[in-house]
Amino acid sequence: MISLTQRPEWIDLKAHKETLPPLKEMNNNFTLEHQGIYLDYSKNTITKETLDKLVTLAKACDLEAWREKLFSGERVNNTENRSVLHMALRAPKDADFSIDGKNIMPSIYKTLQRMKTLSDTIRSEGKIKDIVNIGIGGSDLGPHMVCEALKHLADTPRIHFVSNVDGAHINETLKHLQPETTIFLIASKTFVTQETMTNAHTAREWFLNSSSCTEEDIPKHFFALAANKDSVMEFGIPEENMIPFNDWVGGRYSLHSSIGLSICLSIGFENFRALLDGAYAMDKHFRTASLHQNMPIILGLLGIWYRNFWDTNAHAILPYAQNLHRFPAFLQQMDMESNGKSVTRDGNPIDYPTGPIIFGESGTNGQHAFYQLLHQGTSIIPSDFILIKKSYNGNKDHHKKLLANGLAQTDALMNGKTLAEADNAPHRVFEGNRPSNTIVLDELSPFHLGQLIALYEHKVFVQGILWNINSFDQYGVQLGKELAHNILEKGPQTPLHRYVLEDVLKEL
Ligand code: G6Q
Repeated sequence: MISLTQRPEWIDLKAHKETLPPLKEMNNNFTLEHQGIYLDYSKNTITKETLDKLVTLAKACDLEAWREKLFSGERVNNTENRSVLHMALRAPKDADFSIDGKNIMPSIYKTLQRMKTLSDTIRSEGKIKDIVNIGIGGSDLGPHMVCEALKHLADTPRIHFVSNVDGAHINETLKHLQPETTIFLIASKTFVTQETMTNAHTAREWFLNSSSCTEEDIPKHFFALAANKDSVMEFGIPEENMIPFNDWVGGRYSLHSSIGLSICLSIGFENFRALLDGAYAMDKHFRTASLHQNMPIILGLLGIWYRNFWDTNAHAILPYAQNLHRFPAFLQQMDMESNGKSVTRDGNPIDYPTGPIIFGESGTNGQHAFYQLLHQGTSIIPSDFILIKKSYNGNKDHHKKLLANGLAQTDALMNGKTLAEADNAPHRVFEGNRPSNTIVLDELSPFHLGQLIALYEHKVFVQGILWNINSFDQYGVQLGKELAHNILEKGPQTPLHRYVLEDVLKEL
């Protein structure tokens, strides 16, 4: 197979880049809209011709065929020999999703029904005041981000997330809770993850140490969102309290599965369904819209454009919504774990950059922190600004200021300020020509949040296809886990290990 950088379409794009005027001279007007999500990508160093050339590259890389393979349940996660079908989780009941000829929709709807019944019951009875989701990585970041994003729709019970193996996380959380009014969701696909199982055992101990709760109460207070039945039973959670997690759902793509139970409990099943519907709307758009009109494809190609043709190595995610403050962290995992790879799908070394560093913070907080570097630093960092048209907190004055700030930043990044405009003070010069996308949601509703999540999921997929990598495995997280296990089993092995561990080993 011809290497990506040897493709004529790639070589053509490299030459084309040299012919482009600076961004601030471009006067672009590129927009796309789909069911209340709007993308303005005018502030990019591209022309119509650049877009045509990027689309031609995507076609040469068989993007459309790969998209079909993904949706049709082929085992596109080749290193783990798995299908990747999180899109089925949000599809209508009569959708056509199957694996090896077996329709998977009935089992998805059975699980959804269980999630509905359980969350409706707990919410309507009102006896449970607190829910603690214990999970990490994909079993934490997605549901945590959504519960924060939609907390303006939340009522009781309160939702807490415990992920870190640092005992402070669970201890600080439990400090304020009563065992009789608390439910624990042990969220772990494998049900062997060290951090999650350590926290789950601590929670169990805390529960049983209370004067009012015994082993017999466990079924009313502990639920497993998991794929591994044996480990769930061994932990002491009965089978009927296990909500399944299928092996064709990757951790970082799992918030629409049983891992979303905390979301149902926080904002109600109907809102969770609307989140699924929004993601489904974006799935349909991604699968059917032409490449030029396709939001995830355009975002993916712009990412390739900067990473590979402009040598950028980071990408900022800047949501102008306080409730989206976990969104950059969520995308960080989705993108960096998926596309932080350096071999091709068939195991050959890669000679071009792949996934960038993803980072971000909600606006306007980030403006008073790291935007200095975005504006005047020596690296160009393409940014995505996410704006919400309608205030979700009712405070119009705040909202007007919030939006004005977001818009102003995109203008400042692009237009900059010349030396003359800066009264000949070099430290006041803004070079400008710094690209950004502006994504606008009509409102911060479950539906539009669902669209936004799926938009980025598919963007990541598009980039993985062009880079010819498997975006669905994560072997890069294994080595550290193995070495930590070794230290725990065999004791300290270097002077630094001994220095760091001496006190804790004495105390144990
Ligand atoms: C995500 C990864 C990873 C995973 C966690 C938790 O795609 O696979 O972040 O979600 O390691 O794994 P468990 O759910 O198995 O505990």
